[in-house]
Amino acid sequence: MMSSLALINEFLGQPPNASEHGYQIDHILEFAHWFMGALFVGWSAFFVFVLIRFRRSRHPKADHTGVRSGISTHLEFSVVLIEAVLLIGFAIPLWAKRVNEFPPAQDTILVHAVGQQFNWNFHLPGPDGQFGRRDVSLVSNSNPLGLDPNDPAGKDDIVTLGELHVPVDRPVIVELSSKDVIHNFCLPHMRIAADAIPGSLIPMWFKPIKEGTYEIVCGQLCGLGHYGMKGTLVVDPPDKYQDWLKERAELAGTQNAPPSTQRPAGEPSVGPTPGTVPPPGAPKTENPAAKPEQKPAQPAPTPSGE
Ligand SMILES: [Cu+2]
Repeated sequence: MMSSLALINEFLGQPPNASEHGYQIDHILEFAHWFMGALFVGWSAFFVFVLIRFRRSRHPKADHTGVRSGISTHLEFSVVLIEAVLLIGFAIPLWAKRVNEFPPAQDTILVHAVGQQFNWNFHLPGPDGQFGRRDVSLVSNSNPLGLDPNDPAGKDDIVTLGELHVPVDRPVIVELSSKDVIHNFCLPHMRIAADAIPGSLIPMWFKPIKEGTYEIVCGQLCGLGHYGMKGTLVVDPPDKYQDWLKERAELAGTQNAPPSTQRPAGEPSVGPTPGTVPPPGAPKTENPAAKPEQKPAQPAPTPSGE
C-alpha cells in the first residue's frame, strides 16, 4: 500500500515508517503535497494567462465589470471543499486519536523522557513497575534526573542516557519533560513528535511495528549544541527487550546512573552551556563547536587549454 503512494514523501527524504499509525500521516502528507502541487501549477498558469490576456495593448482601459463566467467561483469552491475534507475528515480525526485515545495502561510501556541541553535522559520504573520520586534539587552530574535515593520505589529504577529500548508491537507512552529549555522529542520513523517543556509532563504515544534502530532527534532549536542532541530508539523483539531490561536493572544496582558526560569527541559537554542565551547587548561569542575548518589555500585556477 505504501510503496504505491510514497512518491513525494520519499523525494522529500521521509524515512520509512515504523509505527502503527504512521501510514495515515504519510497518506495525508502525500495527498497534501500533490494537492498543493496542483494548486501551484494551476495558479501559476492562471497568473501567466492573466498577464497576457489583459496586457495593456489589448486593454488600455480597465474593465469595471470584471469576470462574467462562473468558472472561477466553481474552482475556488472546489478547492475550499477539498481543503475542508482534508482538515475535517482526515487531519482533525487523526490528531484527536493521537491526543485522546491513549492505549489502555496494562498493555503499554511507560517511559519518562527528560530533555536537557543537549541530551535525552530516559527513566524506566524497573522491575517493580514504580517510578521513584524525582526532585530538581537532587539533580547532579551523577544523578542527572534527581532521583531520590531514600525512595524505595526508585531503588530499581533504570536511567539511561541517549538510548531507549522498547519491545515491538506494544504501545509506548512517553511522558516528556525538560530540565532547562523547551526541547522536542521527535521520532521521525514513528511519525510522532512532541515538545518537552520545563515544568510540564506531556504524554505522547506510538506503537512500533518494525524492529530496528531508529534516530531520536530534538525538534526544537534549543541552544548551540542542538544539532548534536540525538538519541537512539531500539525496537527489540520481546525476549531481547527483556534481556536489555535485566542488564540495565543490574547496572542500576551497582551504579545509580551512567555518567552524564559521555559524549562523542568534539561534541559539547552535557549541561547548561554558559552563553547560550547572551544578555542583550553582549558581544557575539563564537560558537566553538561550529568553528570553520582551517583550509589550506587553494591554488588559483589556471585557464585551461594551453
Ligand atoms: Cu533540544
